[in-house]
This record gives sequence, structure tokens and C-alpha cells, in this order.
Amino acid sequence: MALTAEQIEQFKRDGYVVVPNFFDAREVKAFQADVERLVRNGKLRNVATDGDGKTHSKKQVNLQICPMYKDSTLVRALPFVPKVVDAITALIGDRVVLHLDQCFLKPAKNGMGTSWHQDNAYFKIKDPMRGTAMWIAVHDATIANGTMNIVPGMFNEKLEHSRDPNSDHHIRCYPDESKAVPCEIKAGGVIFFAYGTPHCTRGNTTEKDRAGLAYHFLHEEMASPEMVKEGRDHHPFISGPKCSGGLNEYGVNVAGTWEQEVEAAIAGRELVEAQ
Ligand SMILES: O=C(O)CCC(=O)C(=O)O
Repeated sequence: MALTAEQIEQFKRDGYVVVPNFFDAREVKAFQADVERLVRNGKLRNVATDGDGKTHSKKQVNLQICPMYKDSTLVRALPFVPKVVDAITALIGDRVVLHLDQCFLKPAKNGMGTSWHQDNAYFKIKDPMRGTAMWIAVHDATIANGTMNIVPGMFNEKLEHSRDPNSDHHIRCYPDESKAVPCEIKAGGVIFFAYGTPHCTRGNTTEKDRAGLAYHFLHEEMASPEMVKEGRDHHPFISGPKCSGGLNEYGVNVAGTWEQEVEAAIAGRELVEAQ
């Protein structure tokens, strides 16, 4: 079992759970190498704006790439890793669909956070506990470098959202911040939080970049037929009878390729370092 009974219970009670060491040191090295590659290749863009929701900021930086699977075979393989499938199934049930994969990077010194929101304000599924984010700490995530903040136990409350003036596309809400819990976690740790759980990240004013990989999963019963319709963006089943290891959605079976993807990501980094 990827998660303990206590961890599953905490998710169901509080709408989130922090799981240290979900990924090991080699996997962390692969994440870091892959994110560095994407940054080098200019795949992340600054979504931070200067208070009008439009003018891209020159002072603040919130780098994002969404979706990621087109640019990273490592990221594409991850949802099919048995410990991931096991954890997500324990939290939201079997017959799981991958909804989104993305990365947020807060550069050293002027990294801007992502404002408070509930993912369900975007996704609008019927039961906000049957979809979960899986936020992976690519680097150690601390209060100083703006780690994830959560408001526990509020997943059933639908907060009002409006356009975030500090982002070119996000929406935001204004929960009671006195109830917020900062979730510090070492690289390789994971925070699972339900679609209804209010969360935000803060700015990074430290000397080092900090990134998080964010996957979103939902139960098939919550997925609209529109979303999984052939020809639209890809939403692979990661469990249940419709799961083909990504073959039906990506045209290639990527289940079981994780080890080789980790190896390749690390080797890619070593290649660059040797030059
Ligand atoms: O990492 C971040 O800045 C935000 C991530 C997030 O909001 C999400 O995964 O829903």
C-alpha cells in the first residue's frame, strides 16, 4: 500500500494529506533534471501580471507549463507508476482519469506564488472529494520558499472566485487565512488535496529556485463525456477496465516505462553537465 490507513483517513477528514518520501532520491534527481531541461528549452512561461491580469510582470515570476506530457515522457509515464495508481485509488476510488499535468516554478528571489483557489472552481465536479491533486515537491518546499498552504476541512464549502489580478489566466478566492496550514515537505514528498480544498503557494525570495509538479486526477463518474472524448486533449485512464497504459489516448503504452524514463532523465542531465 502506498498510503497508510491514517493518511487515507486524514485526506477524507481534512481534504488533504502530506506524504513525505513518496519518491526516492533517484526519482527526485530525474524530476529536477527534467524541469531544468524544460526551463532551458523555454517551455515554461511567466503567468505573473502586474495587478491588471494582463500586463506580464518584469519584476515577479510564476513560471508554468500546462499540459506537460507533450514535452516530457517522464511526466507522461508517472501516472501509471503502481504506487501512484495505488495512492490515487485509495483516495478517490478506482476507474481514475488523469485530468491535467503541469509544473509551477518559482525562481529564486522573485518567484511569485499562486493565489488562493479551489481546483473545483475550474473543474466543477459534482463531488469535490472525488478529484484530487497530487503536488510533488521537486525541490525542498519550505515556508521561506513559499510552499503549498492549505485550509483544512473546507472542501465542501464553495468559495466565490474572481479573476486573479496577478495572473494572466488564474482565478482566486479569499478564504480565512488564519485557518491556513503551510505544508513544508522535502523534495520527493507529495501533497494530495481534494478538488474542493482551498490552497495557494507563496512567493520565493530565497537564493534557490523551487518547483512543484501538479497532477490532477478524478474518478470516471465525475469526468464529463466531453472531457474524455476522442480527439480532444488527452485524458488517459490510469486504472479500471478502460485503462490501456496510455495506448488509447497517447497512441503508445507507457505503463511500465517509469524506470527507463527516470534513467533517461538523469542521463540527460549528466550529458549536459559533462559538456
Ligand atoms: O505550485 C503552485 O504554485 C500551485 C499549484 C496549484 O495551485 C495546483 O496544483 O492546483
